[in-house]
Amino acid sequence: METATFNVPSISCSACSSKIEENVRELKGITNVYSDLKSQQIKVEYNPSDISPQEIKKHIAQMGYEII
Ligand SMILES: [Cu+2]
Repeated sequence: METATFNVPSISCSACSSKIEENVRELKGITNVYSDLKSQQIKVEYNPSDISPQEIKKHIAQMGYEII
C-alpha cells in the first residue's frame, strides 16, 4: 500500500472535501481517503498495482477542482 497527498487549494468548505473524498473512495485500488479542510489536502492510501497518483489527480481535476 502506498500513500499520496494532494494539495487542492480550491477546497473551500466541508462539502467540497467530503464530495472529493466520496468520489475518490469509489475508484478501484483506493483503500482509504482522508481530507483535511484546514490544510486543503487530500490524503489517499492506494494499491499501486491498481491505480497511480496521476490517475487519482486526473479524477479530482475532472470533478472541477484545481489540484497541485
Ligand atoms: Cu465547498
